Amino acid sequence: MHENIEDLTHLKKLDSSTVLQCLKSRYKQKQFYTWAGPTLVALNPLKDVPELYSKRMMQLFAHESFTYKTPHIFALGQRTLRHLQWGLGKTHQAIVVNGESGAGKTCNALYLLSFLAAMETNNNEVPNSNNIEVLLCKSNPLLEALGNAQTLKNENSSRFGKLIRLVYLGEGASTQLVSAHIETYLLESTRVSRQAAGERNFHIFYQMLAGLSDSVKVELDLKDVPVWEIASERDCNAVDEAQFHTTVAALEQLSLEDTTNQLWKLLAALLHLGNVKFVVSKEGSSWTTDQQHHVESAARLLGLNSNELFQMVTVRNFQAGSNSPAVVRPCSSQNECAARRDTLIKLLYRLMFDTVLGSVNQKLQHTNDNGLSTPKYLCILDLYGFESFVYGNSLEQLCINYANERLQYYFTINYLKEQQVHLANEVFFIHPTTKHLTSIETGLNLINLEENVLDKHNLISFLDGPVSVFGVLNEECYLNRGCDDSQVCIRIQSSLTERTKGVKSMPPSPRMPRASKTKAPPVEFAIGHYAGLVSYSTVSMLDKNRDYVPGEMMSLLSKSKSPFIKLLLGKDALIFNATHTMNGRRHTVLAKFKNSLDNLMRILNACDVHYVRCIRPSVSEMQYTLSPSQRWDEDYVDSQLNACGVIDTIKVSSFGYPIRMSHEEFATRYQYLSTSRGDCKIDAKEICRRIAENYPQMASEIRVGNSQMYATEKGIELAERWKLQIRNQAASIVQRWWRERL
Ligand code: AOV
Ligand code: MG
Repeated sequence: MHENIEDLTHLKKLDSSTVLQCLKSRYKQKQFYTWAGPTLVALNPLKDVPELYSKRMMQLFAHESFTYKTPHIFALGQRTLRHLQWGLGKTHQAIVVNGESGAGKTCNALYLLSFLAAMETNNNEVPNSNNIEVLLCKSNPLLEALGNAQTLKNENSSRFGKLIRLVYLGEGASTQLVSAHIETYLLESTRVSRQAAGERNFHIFYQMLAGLSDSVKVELDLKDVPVWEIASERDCNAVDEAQFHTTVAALEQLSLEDTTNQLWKLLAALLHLGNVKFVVSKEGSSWTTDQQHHVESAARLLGLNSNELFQMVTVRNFQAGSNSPAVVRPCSSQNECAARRDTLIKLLYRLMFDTVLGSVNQKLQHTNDNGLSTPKYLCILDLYGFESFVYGNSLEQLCINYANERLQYYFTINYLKEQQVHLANEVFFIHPTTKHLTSIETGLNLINLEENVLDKHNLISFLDGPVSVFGVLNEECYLNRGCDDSQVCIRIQSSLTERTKGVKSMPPSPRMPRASKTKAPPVEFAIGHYAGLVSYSTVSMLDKNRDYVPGEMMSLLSKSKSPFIKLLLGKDALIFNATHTMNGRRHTVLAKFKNSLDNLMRILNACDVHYVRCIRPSVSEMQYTLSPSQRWDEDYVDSQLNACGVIDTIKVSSFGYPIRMSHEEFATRYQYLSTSRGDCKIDAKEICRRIAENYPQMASEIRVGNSQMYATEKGIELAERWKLQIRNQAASIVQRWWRERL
């Protein structure tokens, strides 16, 4: 019989196999959430479990006595909100939801958001559709339609990272959500023009093809086209039509109805552009097309002249120096024309995504900021999960996996390492009656984090340091010396080999793929990430990293008669200049992405971070038809638990106390629990000791350290409850006293 407990830190044996058995037995019993100390482990049920997230469940978890006991995503939401309201730890709070692709991050982030929204709706006497919480929930299906897609790993894979920042004002129970902001990270825009086999474009294309009325389709020239190259109508599935209506409703509820028609026009134009192919003219000196009708439709929908549009896609402008006249030259190949067409498709989609997001953010802005109290943030981070495909991992996967690597390093340094160092140096007050003292030193020494930290640090610098994968890719973009895919690969391989020299602890990578027998020039390099070895292809990596938008493309678009295109560009004219040039050099995708992650780390640094570790129990495609036990792939779960540090978290957390505060803060907050209340001769540490003595039942929950106070979530919950009880008792005594005298 395996232990089936709600917190893995209470397991008698803290090793992988006991943890696995416990999680497995919970999974079979449909208990999908488990605490690992303060961290929540979320097993993906791989099927709908509406009863787990019902209104009744929300109400149960809104009730305080539930929060420290029952593991649930709502419990974590409630706990984080409490930290924010009570001012425990840092002012700002963050919940980081991670796990690999398809593990359940987005689902859990969404449940968190709906729980926090429901808590607000409870506070608001008259909820209305303009409340931030309502708008926030509405924005989700819209952003998913534009930024999610079906991949080989996940039918609804997020192709952009998302940080939702909820802004609260006020203290204690009167804390109120006043506004929100959604920050996104690197939308995978290459997907708009090309998708890997078995994957789809962004959902919105299929929703539109499945849901638009015939009359609108006629208006957009979408009728009777046998095939759309970038989003085949054949790939539409049963849910697309239903989701079309949800997306339209979301646009209306966010008062973006005006955008709706413009959106279809733009997306239809992209479909038409995607169908344009190029053939050499009879004279052989220029390009023409046998799909002129698609050029005409695209131009009409974008408010452009069709000749100018075709010219821009097939003819390049050169300028030797800033003062020399521009020289025009037809593209040298079909591929070059197609690449320019794809650049236009990606640019327009990205601008549209940013503009819609901008409008959503405007709606979510401060409505009733009274300017009196300082805003407090509760952030929810849902990044794309670790990805590794058998073939064709490219710049997108490099960015996704790099982001996960940075997050994992942050967790190791800021949670595991900090806890370990801190607790190892602390001296604890020994309770006189219970003599409670866990062997903290012994336990902490079990975990060897040094090597772990060094490996992770080395790997990140292999990726983004001065001599690194990013270094080579950026340099080749900046120098623009015409390196081909194989030369780039060789440079990356040799700089990685160079980097491993003199490194004390060899990181798990880089490992070179075995030389092929045919001796074809290499186009693959491999990196041993924390979650597994990934082989990356350098094919088109430079182009993707350069993400070059020709000046003539921007000039043509700026001549558009369409107000929507003007709107998209109006904002981008500034962004384009600011982000594309630095000392005369264009910022590459990798440089911008590293920058945005540096910013993200700064945001997290200002927050107390709570973690949800999502685990996918199996890679099987047929999950819905399998029973829970069939869905459990032991090795796969084990590798995820190890990769995201759950086992180390349990070891550290079983000795750790996640809530820390100074003796002064604890004494002020809980002076009601001390018998020496009001005695100013006693110092704060002594008050803390006396509280601990008064409440021996809290001995394992609240610890008096020499440098500060330590508490479990349960300890704080108990202390708050007792404080409230004593206050209420005091209030009723005073009331009785007055009543007797009146
Ligand atoms: P992800 O966000 O972690 O992947 P999702 O949250 O999209 O993964 O989950 C993948 C699929 O698993 C969902 O579409 C659901 O079918 C199922 N699922 C996940 N969590 C739950 C849950 N709590 N209850 C029911 N079904 C669930 V990616 O975005 O690919 O990294 O980039
Ligand atoms: Mg997701």
